[in-house]
Amino acid sequence: MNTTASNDPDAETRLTFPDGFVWGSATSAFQIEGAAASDGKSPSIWDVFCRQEGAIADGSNGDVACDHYNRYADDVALIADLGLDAYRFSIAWSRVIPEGTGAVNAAGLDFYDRLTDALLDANVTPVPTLYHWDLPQALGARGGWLARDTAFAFAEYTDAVLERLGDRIDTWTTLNEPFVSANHGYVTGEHAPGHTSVAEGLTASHHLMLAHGLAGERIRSMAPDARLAIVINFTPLAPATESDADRIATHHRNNLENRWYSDPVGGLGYPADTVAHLEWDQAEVHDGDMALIAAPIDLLGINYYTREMVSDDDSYELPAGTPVNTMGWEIHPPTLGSLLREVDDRYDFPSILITENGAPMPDRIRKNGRIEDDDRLDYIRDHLVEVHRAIADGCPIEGYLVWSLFDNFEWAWGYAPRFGIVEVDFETQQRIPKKSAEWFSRAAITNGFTVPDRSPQRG
Ligand code: IFM
Repeated sequence: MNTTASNDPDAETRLTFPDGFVWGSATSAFQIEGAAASDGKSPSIWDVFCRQEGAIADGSNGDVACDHYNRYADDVALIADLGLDAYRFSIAWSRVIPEGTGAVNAAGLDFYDRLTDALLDANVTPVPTLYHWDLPQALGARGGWLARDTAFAFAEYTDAVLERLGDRIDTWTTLNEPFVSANHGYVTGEHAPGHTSVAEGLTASHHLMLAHGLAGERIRSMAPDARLAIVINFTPLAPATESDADRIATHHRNNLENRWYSDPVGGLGYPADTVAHLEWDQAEVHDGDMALIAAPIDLLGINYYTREMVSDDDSYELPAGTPVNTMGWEIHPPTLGSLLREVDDRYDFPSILITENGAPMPDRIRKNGRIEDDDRLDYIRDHLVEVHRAIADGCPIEGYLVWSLFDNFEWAWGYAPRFGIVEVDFETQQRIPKKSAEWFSRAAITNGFTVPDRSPQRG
């Protein structure tokens, strides 16, 4: 796979990825579409949450965002110009079934129909996610993910989407990061709907997983040739000290954040000792639920950004000088490599796709009208080095999707964090590829890149 390295200190090694390795980018509906009330779309819980005083750092919302709803054709042309193989986007449930259940809004589906066809015409594989956090407010008002019925409503919505797009999609992704939906939405309150209850978080987590299981059943029956996937975020954790308290805290947080979703999908159930530790009586778990959730998937989507150190009393602070992004998350590429090997060893899913990886950076240096984001370029390249190593170690990794194609609405942080490989000027809606986009494009087109021989150590 590699050319041979030399002893020359300036020598470079070329990393070539396996034939067919998928290079792509990812976004989500609420973060880029805008058109919050167009063509019959109803408000989602995020439209409502953004209106709450103090919920979003800069007081912004998703009303316009990147105006992708109106600019999708140019955006697809840009993706194609970059030479990317795949584009991951999410579908807004509130465009498709504005009341959450019942009448299907054909005009809402038309948008995803046009987007899918534009991508296919441009030779870019569409990778849709059915749920990336924007629950219709009509369902929010009926209990949101605290209501078991919401999982059945999700299956009904899945039917409607599959009915329209099922003939053209190879891989269906059900949920994006159910941990974040349950935890940030129901436990910490930083995301919609802004609740703060551990008990509610557990209830929501199970209903989300049930929704995945029910939707998976619909996908299998309506599109038997398509692949079924779920996207889970992993933040590997280590104890800040060797104390028992820190080690125990790390163990339960790891179960709750990293294994709570992948273990049930992998047939291992919710981590039993943390269920006991939290005194969760599992009243929400009905007969048959866990089998539905454990129905085999074809592909696991992994989102990875950072690792964390855990101290029992939350006192740990990153040492001064630790490399971080503009949201304060540590930059540590080797952890992606160890995570990939660990997930593969633990679950043996048939295939893995990196569905998100990227970084918000200061984006201060501009030359010839373009942002020179060497820090983001290094971040992406160093993580891809880890992906390459994991593949060499036998992990079945089929591709890497960078988060994100565009600067966009970063949830409670608003528009300040800039994750895009393509800059968006939110005044003019002009899109300008950054230096990292040009690098990533070249890597995609040539299926690899060069690295200095002194590349980072293994994790
Ligand atoms: O922007 C989010 C995305 O919606 C889900 N994964 C993490 C990203 C960065 O925070």
